[in-house]
Amino acid sequence: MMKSRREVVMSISVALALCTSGELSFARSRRDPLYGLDTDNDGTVDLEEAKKAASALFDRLDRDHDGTLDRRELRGHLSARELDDADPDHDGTLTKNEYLAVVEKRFNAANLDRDGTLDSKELKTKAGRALLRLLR
Ligand SMILES: [Ca+2]
Ligand SMILES: [Ca+2]
Ligand SMILES: [Ca+2]
Repeated sequence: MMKSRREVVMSISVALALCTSGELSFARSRRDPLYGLDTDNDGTVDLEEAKKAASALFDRLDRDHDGTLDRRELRGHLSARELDDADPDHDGTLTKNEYLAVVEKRFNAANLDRDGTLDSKELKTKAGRALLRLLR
């Protein structure tokens, strides 16, 4: 009787420990700059993964579904000046192609070692963080 009770207590503490560690790794992964971006799980973000995330964010931000993002829709992601720089025809909106062109530019700026991928260290740089603002 005593033994089985101890076993129950043991398995509860094991379950609790698993729970806690699971929560911790979840918290850690959300803080990880790669979180949700590294879809092939190779530890880096390549341009294709960045563009896929950027494209999904573009669709979410385009609240009026007119196929472009205006200054209001871009708030928190691109400043007015950055929008102007990214907007070659200066109509105050970005098409998805214009948006993805900014993504590619920032990706290349963040890719310090020119290996075609961004690791979490590169994503934590100023250019990396500017890129992340366009991805989620
Ligand atoms: Ca990857
Ligand atoms: Ca729009
Ligand atoms: Ca790199």
